[in-house]
Amino acid sequence: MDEQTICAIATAPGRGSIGILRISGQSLAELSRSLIGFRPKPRRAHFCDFLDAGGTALDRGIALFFPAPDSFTGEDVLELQGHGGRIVLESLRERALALGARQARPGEFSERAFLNGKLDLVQAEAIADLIDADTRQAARSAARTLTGEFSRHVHSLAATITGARVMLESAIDFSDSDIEVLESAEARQTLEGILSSLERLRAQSRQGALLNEGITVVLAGLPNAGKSSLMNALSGEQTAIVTPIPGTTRDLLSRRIELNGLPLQLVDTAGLRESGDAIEREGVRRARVAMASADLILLLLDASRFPDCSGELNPGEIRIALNPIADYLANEDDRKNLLGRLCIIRNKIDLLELPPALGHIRVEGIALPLVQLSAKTGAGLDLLCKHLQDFVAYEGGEDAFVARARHLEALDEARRQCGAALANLSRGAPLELLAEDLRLAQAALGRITGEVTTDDLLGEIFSRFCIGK
Ligand SMILES: Nc1nc2c(ncn2[C@@H]2O[C@H](COP(=O)(O)OP(=O)(O)OP(=O)(O)O)[C@@H](O)[C@H]2O)c(=O)[nH]1
Ligand SMILES: [Mg+2]
Repeated sequence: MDEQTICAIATAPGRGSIGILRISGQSLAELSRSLIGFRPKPRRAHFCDFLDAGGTALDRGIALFFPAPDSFTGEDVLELQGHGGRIVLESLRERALALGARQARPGEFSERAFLNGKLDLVQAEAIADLIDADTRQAARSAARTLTGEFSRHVHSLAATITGARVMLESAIDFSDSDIEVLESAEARQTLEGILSSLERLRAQSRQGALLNEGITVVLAGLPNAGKSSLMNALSGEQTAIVTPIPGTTRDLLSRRIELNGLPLQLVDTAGLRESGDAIEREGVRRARVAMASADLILLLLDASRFPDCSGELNPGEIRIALNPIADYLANEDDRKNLLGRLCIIRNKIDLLELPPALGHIRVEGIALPLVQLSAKTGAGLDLLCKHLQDFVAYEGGEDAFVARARHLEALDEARRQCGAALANLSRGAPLELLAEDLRLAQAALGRITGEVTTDDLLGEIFSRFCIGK
């Protein structure tokens, strides 16, 4: 580990009543004497002058000293709280540099805290997430992760897996008892318990990722259904071109919006139809790609195209709207996957004088959410917003964790390996195979908290922090 003293201005740039310079290093005794004229007492607020090389005051404020190992980084930490002017803070920083410190890289204080065992990786990431949180809900779940709740779940799962491994390894050593262990209901129960805990944690974590990054909502449907109009109505600006000509939109058009504190990435797409036009064909191809990766697809129907059906929506209409992706729907897995993320929007209700509504419609045996609205008059938009909010909150926001993509991948990997162990147990495979499955599951969990890491991963994580954190 780098042993050089680091320093950074920890408060946001610009004018402010208070500005903080943070310094961390193996020993700050000498530096303190030069910078404030004495060695501060641990964890005491000293009101003093901050001195330049000639002993003249650059500023006057509070000095706080946290000796190793009881500090944020686990090293000696000195914090100088002075006035929040750009020049005065800059002079103070230059003075610390002249005394042998170097400018900290983004996230370097947190990285040192991690390397010194003050935080695990999940907690360090939660700091960045808390600072970056756009919404109260995201901030709340980052704060929960920061207190170590997510880590405790991961550690306790890892400990259960260790227990199972010990049991297996001892059975391998005394191979006579192979049969007993293999057939013991206890082994199966343990594995099933681990698997269901992993699944619970995975469900809670998905929520965190949605809160943090926002969900991607794709507007899709036949040409002229009103996708671009709905995009404009939701984003509150004339983002997309709207015309009565079918096939107006070709490119994907993205807008990040916030709906009552909920971040959403809206994507408008080309109308789904077979076309002779090469540009439009490419647009439709892109629309399908966007649909495949969307968290939620709003499938728009033009209510006025089915004037006979003035009341109930006919599943036949939905089939027509889905026709252009019929080949996709022919695959069992794809169909399930798509229908699970679909919300039907019956647009242009003003033309039929239908009331706005939020309900369900059964398509292929699955109840799909249905919203009746008018992108033109705005009737029913509030119902759509409510549906979007419920969609994000469906797993209960309160016990959500801010998880990142890498946490989810690791949880999935652990789940896969535990599933493999269970399958191996069922078919009476050699115990060595089970032990290996569990070892891999445990390694996957270790990657979450940082017990198993690479320098590349650490660099990647900490470089996204702000300077001074
Ligand atoms: N009366 C009425 N007209 C609407 C409504 N929504 C959209 N329209 C009209 O329908 C036409 C097509 O709207 P767009 O928003 O361009 O439809 P689109 O689905 O984006 O169409 P493509 O980009 O061609 O696929 C325009 O003339 C809109 O003014 C609505 O709720 N009520
Ligand atoms: Mg359009």
